[in-house]
Amino acid sequence: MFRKILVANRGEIALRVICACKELSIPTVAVYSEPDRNSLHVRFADEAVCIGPARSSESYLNIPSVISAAEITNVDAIHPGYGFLSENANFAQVCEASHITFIGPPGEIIQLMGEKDRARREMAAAGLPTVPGTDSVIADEAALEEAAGRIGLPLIIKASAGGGGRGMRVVRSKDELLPAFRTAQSEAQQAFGTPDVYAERFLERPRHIEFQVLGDRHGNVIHLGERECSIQRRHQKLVEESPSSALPAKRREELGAQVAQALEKIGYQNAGTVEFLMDEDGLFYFIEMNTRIQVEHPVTEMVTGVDLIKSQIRLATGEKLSEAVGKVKFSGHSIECRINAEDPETFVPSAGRITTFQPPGGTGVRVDSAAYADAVIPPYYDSLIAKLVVHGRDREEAIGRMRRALEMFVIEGVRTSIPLHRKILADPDFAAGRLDTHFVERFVADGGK
Ligand code: MV4
Repeated sequence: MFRKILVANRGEIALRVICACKELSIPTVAVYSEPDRNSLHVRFADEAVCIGPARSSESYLNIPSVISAAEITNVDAIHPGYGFLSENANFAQVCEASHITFIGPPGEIIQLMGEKDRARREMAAAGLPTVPGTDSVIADEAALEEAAGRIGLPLIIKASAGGGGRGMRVVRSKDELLPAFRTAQSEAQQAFGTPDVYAERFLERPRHIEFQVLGDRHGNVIHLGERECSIQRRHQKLVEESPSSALPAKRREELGAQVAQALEKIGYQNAGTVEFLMDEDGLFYFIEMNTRIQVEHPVTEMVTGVDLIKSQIRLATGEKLSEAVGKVKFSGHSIECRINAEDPETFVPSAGRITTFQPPGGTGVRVDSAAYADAVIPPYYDSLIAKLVVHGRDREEAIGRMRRALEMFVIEGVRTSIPLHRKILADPDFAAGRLDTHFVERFVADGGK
């Protein structure tokens, strides 16, 4: 097992990783930026190192600072959490070159999945269904015309280095094609430093369903079921659940097995998420893969009983899946609400001091948070302050539990998304499982666009 782990993150996920390390009796090192000095991840880690000022690029994203902290404290592994350096292939490689285990897949796999057109190609070759589209970057206008003729309209142009909804352009008519291509290229260049784009048929009202996987260092990959993530606004997920009410048990097993088999072919290791769109006919299409632990991992933990962070750590030491995880059994239903410090109507971030923090508890309720009364939410980072997660024997029980937990969650001093979550949980379409990626538009003044 590792001697000591550095947690290269902040907020609730840093605390979540520290919890896993404590349960494994592994000492931890927190890193923090100046405004985070009073954070709970700093308090609960065994050691803490200040790595720079508020700005992420000078602290949590600063590779030399993080590696220096790791060397000074003599850790043998780094857990990157999500966001920040978690999907930075170069960082994973620098860790390995410094003889520090990066708790995640190898740098080459992160690199592969980060090039979204290449991920599409490789996953199709490994046997997953993909949305009809180009099998590489669109080289020029002739290739664009050819692709559009083959794919048909509407289509979507996506940045190869994008993902998570950044750098996308929908084309609905022929005359939009060339301008959309040029705009997408220049936006991709601006945002990611490369103009590479690819195209896919545009699905109008898909569901977003993703499979959780774990791989060991011996060529084995398993799936831990799916998460329904259709309830989102501007590519920020608001509510996630597992299982998806759109997927019969038999389909879950078939698709899950297909996903695990495809990832064994490419040599996937550690935790990952395979994202699919599901169309109105119930067909699944691979769109991209995330090579990190995700915000919404708790819903999978609740229905499988598997601690995904501990699994990541044990798999990174070289344990086999059969030892680290064993056979996975699914039980009941779980829902997560992401509570953000933001105005529930305008979504403007609401930084400031939390004066009251009274999270709910009781049977089947879990709150992952680094917030407390008197904590200050700094304006520099994302606005997630708590993940409210429930488990029930079935979806109906989980919904009832989430409604009462939302009713009993009191946060004062900053505005939060709790009122929006209460509305979503009271909605008849939500209760009936009638979801797609346009669900939230009805609840917000600007249509969520
Ligand atoms: C799509 C799509 C429709 N057709 N691709 C947005 C996030 C990124 N991961 C992929 N996204 C989409 N890709 C095709 N071919 C619609 C979206 C999309 C979306 C996907 C998942 C969840 C929410 C979404 C909201 C708007 C658009």
